[in-house]
Amino acid sequence: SLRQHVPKGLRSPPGPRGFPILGSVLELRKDPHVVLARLSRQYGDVMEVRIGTRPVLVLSGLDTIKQALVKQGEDFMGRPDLYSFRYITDGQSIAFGPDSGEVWKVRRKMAQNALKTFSITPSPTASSICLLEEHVSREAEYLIIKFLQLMDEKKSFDPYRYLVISVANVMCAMCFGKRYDHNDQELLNIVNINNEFGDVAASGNPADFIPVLQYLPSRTMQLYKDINRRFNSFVQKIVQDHYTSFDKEHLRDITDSLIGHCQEKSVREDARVPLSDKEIIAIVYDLFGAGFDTMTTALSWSLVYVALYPDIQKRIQKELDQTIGQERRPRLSDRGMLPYTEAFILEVFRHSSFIPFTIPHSTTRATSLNGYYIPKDTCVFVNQWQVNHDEKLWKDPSVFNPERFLNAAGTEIRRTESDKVMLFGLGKRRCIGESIGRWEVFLFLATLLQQLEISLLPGEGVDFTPQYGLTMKYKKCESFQIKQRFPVKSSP
Ligand code: HJJ
Repeated sequence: SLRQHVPKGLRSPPGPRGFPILGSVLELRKDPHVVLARLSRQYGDVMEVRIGTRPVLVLSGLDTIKQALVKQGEDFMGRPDLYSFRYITDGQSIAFGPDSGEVWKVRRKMAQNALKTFSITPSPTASSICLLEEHVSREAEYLIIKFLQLMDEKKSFDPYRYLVISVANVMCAMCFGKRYDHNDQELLNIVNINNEFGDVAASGNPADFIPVLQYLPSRTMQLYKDINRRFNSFVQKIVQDHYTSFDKEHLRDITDSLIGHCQEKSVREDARVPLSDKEIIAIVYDLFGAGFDTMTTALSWSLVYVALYPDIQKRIQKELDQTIGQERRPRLSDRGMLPYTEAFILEVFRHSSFIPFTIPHSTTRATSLNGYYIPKDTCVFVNQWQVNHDEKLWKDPSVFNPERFLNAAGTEIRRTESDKVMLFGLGKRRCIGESIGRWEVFLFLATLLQQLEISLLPGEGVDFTPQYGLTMKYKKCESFQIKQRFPVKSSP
C-alpha cells in the first residue's frame, strides 16, 4: 500500500477504507467518474482509493491536475502496465503501452509530424487549404445525402452508424489514402461497434486490478479481445498493401510516411534511438483508432444537444446564415467568425465530458503532491469529468449553457472559461490530435447544421444517459429526424 515507507514530513493521501480484498471495486462499478467526484469532495484533490488490493491515486481539481501533469510532468508521465492494455496493438500502442522512455518520445514526435503533414499543413495539391478540410468537406457532403435518403425511406433513424463511417473515412484518407462506402461490411465490422473497446479500456476495469478475474470467463473481455484482433488484422492488411506499392518519391498518406521512416532508418544506422519497424508502423493503429472513436463520439453528442435544445440549434444556424450564407459551404477559415458555434462545441465537451478520465497515468519515480507522498509506479486516475462539473469552477455545472463561454456582447470566446474545459488531458501525455479534433468537429458540425435541421421523433421517451467507458456513448437511438433547411441547389 501507499502507506508503507512514507518519508518524514509527508503523509499518505486520504481515501475511503473500502472492503478487505475488494477495496472500493463494488462502489466503482457504476459511473466511477461521478462516484470519485463525490468522494473527492470529502477526501480532497489527491486521494487514494483501493481497487482490489491495489492502491490507485485519484486526482481532481484543475490546479492539482496541472501541478501533477504539467509542473511535475516527468514524475507523472508513466503508464501502468495493465492487463487489458496488452491486447491493444500487441502491447505496442504509444498511447496505452507501458513505455515512457526515449523510444516512446521519438515515436510520439513521429506520430505528431505524420499526423500534421497529412491534415492541417497547408497543401499545394489539395483543392482546399489543407487535406483535413478537403476530407471533412467531402465526407460531410456524403453524410448529408445519406441522411436525406434515410429520411425519404423512414420516419426516423439512428445516425451513429453513418456518422462513424464518415468520420472513419476522414481518418482512412489521412492514414491509408482510401475511403469506404457507407455499406462496406469490412469497415462497419471494425467501427460500428457498441463500445466493446471502451468498456474494457476504461479506468477502473476490475480485471486490471484483481488478477484472478483474468482467469474467469467474461463476455465483455471476449468481445474486447475480438475487436482488437479484427482491428489489428484490418490495419495489418492495409499496411502490407502499402509496402507492396510503396514509392519513396511519392508518399501518399501516413502509412507511407511511416514506411519511409523504416527505410530511412536502415540507411542511417547511427540513429541515437533505435526503433524497430514494428514500433514505427504501430503508430498508425493508434492514430486511426483514436481518430475515429473520439470524433464519432464528439459528433454524436453534438447531434443530441442540438436536438434537445432547438433554440440553441437555431442560434447556431442564424450565426452560420449571417456569416457564411447559403451560397457556399463552411470552411476551416470561418471558425474564428463563429463564436456561438465555438461556444456550443466547448459546452458539448464540458457538459458531456465524454472522456471522463484520461488514459491512466503512473508515477515514474517517488514524488509528492500537495504534501502527500506518492511512491514510484503508482497508478493514477485523472478525473476530467470532475473538473468539468466542479462547482468551484462553474456556475450551475449541470446546466447546458453555451453562453457561459461568451463575452457579454456574444462576439468572443472567454479564454479564461474555455481553458478550464478538460477533455484532452494535459502535459507530456496530452492528446496529439487535439487541434485536428477541434477543427474537425467544427467543420463537420457547421456543414451539417448549415443544411439540416435536426430533431427527435416527438412523443417518444429517449434515453441519453452516458454509458461509462474510455469514451462515453449513449444507447442506440433510432428517433433522430432531419429536415433540409433550404431548397436543394442543383450541383455544379
Ligand atoms: C483504438 C476503438 C480500437 C485503438 C488503438 C489501437 C489512442 C479516448 C482516449 C484516448 C484515445 C486514444 C487512442 C485510442 C485508441 C481503438 C478505438 C476501437 C483499437 C485500437 C482517452 O483507439 O474500437 O478499437 O488499437
